[in-house]
Amino acid sequence: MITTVQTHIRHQQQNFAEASGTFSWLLSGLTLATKMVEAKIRLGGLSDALGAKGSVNVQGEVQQKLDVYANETLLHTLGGRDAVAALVSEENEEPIIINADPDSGKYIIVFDPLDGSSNIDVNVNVGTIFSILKRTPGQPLEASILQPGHQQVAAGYVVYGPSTVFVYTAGNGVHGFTLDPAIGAFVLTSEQMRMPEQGPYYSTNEANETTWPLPYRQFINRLRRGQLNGKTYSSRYIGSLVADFHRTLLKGGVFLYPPTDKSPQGKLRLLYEANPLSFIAEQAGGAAIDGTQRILDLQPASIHQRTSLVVGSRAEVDALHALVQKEAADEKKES
Ligand code: FDP
Repeated sequence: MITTVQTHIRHQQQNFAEASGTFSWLLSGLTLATKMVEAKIRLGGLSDALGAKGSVNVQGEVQQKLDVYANETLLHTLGGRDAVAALVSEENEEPIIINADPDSGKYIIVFDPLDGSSNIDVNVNVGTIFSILKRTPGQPLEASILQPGHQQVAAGYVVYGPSTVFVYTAGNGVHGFTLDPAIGAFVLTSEQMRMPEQGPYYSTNEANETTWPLPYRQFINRLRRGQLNGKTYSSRYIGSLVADFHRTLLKGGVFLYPPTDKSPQGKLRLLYEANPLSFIAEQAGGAAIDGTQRILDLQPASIHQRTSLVVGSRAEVDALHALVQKEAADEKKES
């Protein structure tokens, strides 16, 4: 028989702390919303869903119609669930409080409703990324939202591609599901996914290379020259984080978005991009750092905080980390 996301999480709950039907109810809100988004994306130019909305979000980015639709859909499906204390979205400046009662509103869901907006109109993969946090008893709700990533209860993403896949972790491995359009359900297709220890690809926006800090430039040159365990690398960059990450999870290698002149703190968002993907990477045997520190140990200061990100197989992430540390040691010697 098939295993859906809800059945899977219920079996998992027998083995981990979040032992309640509430949790699978939250995931059902996410699968419902992402199936609705998938249906809209699938129609492409046949619906009125492509193109810009004519508005700008809190990040100063032009909102696409599908950004707005995906956000409204997630807010609607998750906002009706009592266990949700607050929803935090890339598209909203402030958290949306759903249930302030700490006894029933126990979870905070943070999400990027539609990642990779620049790819929507050109029929290239986009995705949804989410992170589930548990409200900290006795603390104001705002403080619970700004938890370091290692405290995530679950995280996952959906890639809207040639097939639509749902990948999640609840701290007990990484599991992948494929949407079966015939029955309208995400069906388990890969259990306990593992990221290869070293991979064949690096994935980055190479146009920014001249403005990266030195260790990142040295790192990419090492990969190009086959100087990491003699492996020859190819380059792959889709420009949708979730799709680039999904390939890295399956095939191995590294995705990196270093600091640039334009985004000295990095471009990607800590709470709803870097944290959930880093949790998944670690659960699959990979690693994720901001250059110097483990992403999951970063203490967020604000909900839309940006970070640099290096995520992928252990061999590549460790090699970049060593170069950053060497640069810091050299600078210390010189000063
Ligand atoms: P987008 O701006 O198209 O929404 O964080 C957003 C993101 O895409 C990521 O999905 C992607 O990895 C990155 O930005 C692409 O940035 P560049 O265009 O600067 O390469």
